[in-house]
Amino acid sequence: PFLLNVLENQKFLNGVLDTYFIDEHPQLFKFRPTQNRAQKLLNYLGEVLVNGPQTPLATTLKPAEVSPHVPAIPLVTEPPCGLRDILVRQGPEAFAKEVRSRKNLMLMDTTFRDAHQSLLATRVRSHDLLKISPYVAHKFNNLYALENWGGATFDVALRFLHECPWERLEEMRKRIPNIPFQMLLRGANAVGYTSYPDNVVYKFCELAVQTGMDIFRVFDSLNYLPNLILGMEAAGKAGGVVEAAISYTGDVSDPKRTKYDLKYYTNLADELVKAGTHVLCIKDMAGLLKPEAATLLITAIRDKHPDIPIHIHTHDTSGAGVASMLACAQAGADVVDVAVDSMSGMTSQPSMGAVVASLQGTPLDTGVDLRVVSEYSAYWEQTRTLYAPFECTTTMRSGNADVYLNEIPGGQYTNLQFQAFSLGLGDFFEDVKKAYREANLLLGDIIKVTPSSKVVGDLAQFMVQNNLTADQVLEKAEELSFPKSVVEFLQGHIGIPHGGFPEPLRSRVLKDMPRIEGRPGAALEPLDFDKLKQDLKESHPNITDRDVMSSALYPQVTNEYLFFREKFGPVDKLDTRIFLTGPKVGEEFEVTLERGKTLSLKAMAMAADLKPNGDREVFFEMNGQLRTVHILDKE
Ligand code: 3PY
Ligand code: ZN
Repeated sequence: PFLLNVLENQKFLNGVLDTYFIDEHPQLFKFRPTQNRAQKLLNYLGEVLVNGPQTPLATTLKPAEVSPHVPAIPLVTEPPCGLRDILVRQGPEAFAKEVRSRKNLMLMDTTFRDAHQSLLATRVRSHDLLKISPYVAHKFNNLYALENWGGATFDVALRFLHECPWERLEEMRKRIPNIPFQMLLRGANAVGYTSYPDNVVYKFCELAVQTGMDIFRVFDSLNYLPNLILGMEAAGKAGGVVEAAISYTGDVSDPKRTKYDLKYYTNLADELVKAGTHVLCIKDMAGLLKPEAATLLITAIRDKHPDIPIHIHTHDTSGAGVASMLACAQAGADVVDVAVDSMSGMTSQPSMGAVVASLQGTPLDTGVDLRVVSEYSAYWEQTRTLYAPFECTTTMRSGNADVYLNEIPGGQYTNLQFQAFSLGLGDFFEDVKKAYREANLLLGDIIKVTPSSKVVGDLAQFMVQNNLTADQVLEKAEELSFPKSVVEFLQGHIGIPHGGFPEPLRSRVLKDMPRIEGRPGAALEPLDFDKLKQDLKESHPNITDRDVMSSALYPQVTNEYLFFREKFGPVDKLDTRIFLTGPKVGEEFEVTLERGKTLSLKAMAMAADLKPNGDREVFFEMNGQLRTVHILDKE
């Protein structure tokens, strides 16, 4: 290890070998005990058994004791050709042309990203995604894309699942070479909640493409064009397909809703096409696009831009999702988002099976086999039960058309409901939903999606908790201490909303606080990646460029992830129930570390008495041999 440490030191590599070298670099002599992966996993399992779950469970529900059935695939080595072959061979323009030329409706499956972000708090682990990936490659080769990365998955993977999002992407790519992968990029916010320096966004996209990403759905939470264009340029320069997204709010079928009317959307579409997007997306993050509005909107855009592929995203919160997606298809959309049946509905995407069946035998026939959908759905139905502690259905039993009144995005809807539920305050959720509507109007009726939706949500909760009406907020704005997100929004930290900032609220809240003019990222110094890497190496000698990128986006979360991984090893290899709540005493199970390297494990017993130092011994059998781990009992 000494040699390795020294050989990684830039100064040493540059040939500087003065006598102070060792004195100045004490970290070269700090050796971590080298434990193998298996031993680290035993430490993890011991930790879970002694001190409870190492990822917070949202409810008292337990993961089911099932081993989801993975349906068989043909025993050929290569999955059939998919759209990715055209993309790889001929590039993004040819890809877009091919998509536009198809006469049927194409589907994007969101099961790997938005569906579980909306229904299961983004907790689905790589382990369960990778198991079904070969099946997806073989049976869903005619998808437009598989949405499998970005949005909240990056943060949640590191923070709660203790796994590397880059590794997830790379491993999915190995198993699914034929279907384009799509990610959700929050424009200048990348996969975070705040503005980053431009070079961070550019480098992020580069690394994403290198790791296997194809299509970047780029949005901005205020539809702020300079932010959108920055994200589009970063994705395009990296070699990705640029799918610029217009976030949809209001109701274009209601002549009284004038702020976001047809003209607003068609103008924005013109700008995005002019900026060179390969595909145009309507991102209906709250599920507000009713069938009639869908017909109006898609017809208007299709008329102006006959050659651009149009891709629609929605959430099924009200229950009208399938009807709206059919209306979009009829009006000329090329692709719609669906989630597999057992992961669809409510705040998730509309049902894949329902859309497939509805179009069967029509000119828009998706060409997807309903029996295949059903087999895939069965896998997810079982797998979903492993995530019972994170189920939104703990609080949500049905769709709710009140979303047309409050306009809360799908992911946030379940989040807020959950929060209200855990606070146990009677009508709290009903009150928050009403306040959300008022808060939005108070802020000037803004587009609401990550991170602007958090601004509205925080203000709504603030109003409910302090028992304030919208009028009172405005009246007392100078004295109130508003949530940080609200103040920062008014300062211009996430961009400029359509129609400008709300006055007199803004002036009253900010008084003489600084304001950002224009695109927030433009004012940020570029991040020095070399320096960040050197700094990180002090504590994490084996750091990779991917870890450095993760750290650029989430410094604290990544640091904790790296320490966790060093201590507990590849916990992503454990089955989900074992990962979440640990094995039962006496239970035998297997862990595959890599192909051909499988551990047979059995949790034998836990010592009844503590050691004098507070440790509790936990006994395992590993490949037939007794192993003991010492875990500090934190109780
Ligand atoms: C995200 O930003 O994660 C979203 O899903 C927005 O809709
Ligand atoms: Zn969504």
